[in-house]
Amino acid sequence: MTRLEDHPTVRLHRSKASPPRTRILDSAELWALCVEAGADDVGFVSIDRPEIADQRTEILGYFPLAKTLISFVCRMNREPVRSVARSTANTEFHRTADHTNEVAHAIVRMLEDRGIRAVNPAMGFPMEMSQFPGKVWVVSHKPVAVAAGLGRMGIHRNVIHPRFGNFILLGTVLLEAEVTEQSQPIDYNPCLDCKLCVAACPVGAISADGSFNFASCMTHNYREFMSGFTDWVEQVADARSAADYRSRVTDSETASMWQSLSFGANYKAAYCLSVCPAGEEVIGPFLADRGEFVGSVVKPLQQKVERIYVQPHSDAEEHVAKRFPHKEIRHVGAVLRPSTIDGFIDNVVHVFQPGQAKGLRATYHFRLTGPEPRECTITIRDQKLSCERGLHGECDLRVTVRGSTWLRFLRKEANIVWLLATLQLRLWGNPQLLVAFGKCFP
Ligand code: B12
Ligand code: SF4
Repeated sequence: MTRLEDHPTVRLHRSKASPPRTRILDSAELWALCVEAGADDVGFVSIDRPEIADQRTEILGYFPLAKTLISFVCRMNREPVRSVARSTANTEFHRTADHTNEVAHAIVRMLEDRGIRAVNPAMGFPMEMSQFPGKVWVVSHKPVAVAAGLGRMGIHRNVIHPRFGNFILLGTVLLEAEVTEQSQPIDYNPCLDCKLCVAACPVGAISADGSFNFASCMTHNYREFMSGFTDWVEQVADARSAADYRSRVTDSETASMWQSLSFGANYKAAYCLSVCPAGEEVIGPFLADRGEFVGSVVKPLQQKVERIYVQPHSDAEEHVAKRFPHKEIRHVGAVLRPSTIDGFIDNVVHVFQPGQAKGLRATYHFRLTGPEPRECTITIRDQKLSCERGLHGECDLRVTVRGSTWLRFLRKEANIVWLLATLQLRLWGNPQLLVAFGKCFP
């Protein structure tokens, strides 16, 4: 195989319409080079494309020269991802994740050798943890891949490639050059609407209508990452003795945490990817015998006896108890504890538990005072939450509290009764609505 360094130079075009120093790369040749670097499919998207408008400023903040995004996919082997032994699936995730980063690295090296500046944000971890629990990732690979025609998002919110299905991981390279031809989105969605992902997810994170319960997925699947790891550290800190620690954390959980620290953090499920039959090269067995496919791929994961991590009184806890009574429910702490008021306003929608909001119809005005005063209107209706900055319309309950005090309350460091008694938190309207609000955020 030709080494990248030896590959013929990507042809440079100079457009009359472009400023003198804008380089324009031949897209067919750039595509071939990316494939040679190890990508299984590739597409190109201009930084000005409307599909990625919401991340344009942020991307330019990280790499101001960016003119084009190279989006590419790397295939995962299917059977390991489907395995009931999740150590097998995790080996495949980690191996393909490393490969994806290596492909991005090789593309950047090849471009750099030709005097073209480019950067390769990580496919996943590491991320910008100083911004945790805010948006820690540099580029959202999924919308870029969709714009680049590499697939569409299924109802499980993963990109499904028309041929390889959802057995792919995504990478993006940002470069300073333009390309002769951009890619366009595919005009159909490979998602079959079979809802096997809905049936397989142990915590019910995927709804049949395509809504996604971020908190449920994050609490279970990411038990040994970020907030789950933080929760474990707090268990260690709170334990009064070895025996007390063992009453909080089982030996197998401690060993699992050690394994994650030593060999790469392990996902607890990802069953939505495992069971998805979509994609030309994947769909055969499903079409041949749907019953056999469900029996051999979906059922073993559903029937697996395993520990499931949930927050107490969450939608996930209800789901496990109802749908998977043979799985062991394990209560753990919150996934996203806001550390700033802006973080509270931005993330409240992601931690909302629709199932706990049945029958609740209320508009809340929050006046958060202090050095960084903020106001927001939160409306909960038909088990949906919307949050807008500023105070809008009439409210059913107005909450006035210092921002730092509200954060302490959310972090369970301050008692609501004490805050009300000492007038640190003032309510206008029915106080029961605050209780109902609290239930939506276990
Ligand atoms: C954040 C994240 C997560 C979150 C949210 C998942 C999600 N649906 O976006 C969690 C931790 C739950 C997660 C889980 C998984 N992830 Co993930 N994840 C990412 C990450 C870093 C960004 C995703 C993103 O672009 N979100 C924004 C928009 C575009 O996505 P969305 O679906 O509309 O948004 C949802 C959430 O992101 C969340 N959200 C949106 N904005 C914000 C902002 C903040 C601050 C927060 C907290 C949340 C949040 O709310 C939305 C739905 O409720 C990417 C890597 C990357 N740098 O792009 C990988 C990525 C999306 N994950 C991936 C994978 C494989 C998984 C898992 C299968 C993990 C695993 N191996 O077990 C599961 C699948 C869960 C699922 N069904 O989606 C792959 C998907 C590959 C594909 N074929 O599409 C990616 C692209 C990594 C990669 N390079 O390949 N992931
Ligand atoms: S499992 Fe079925 S419903 Fe879920 S994403 Fe795949 S094709 Fe769509």
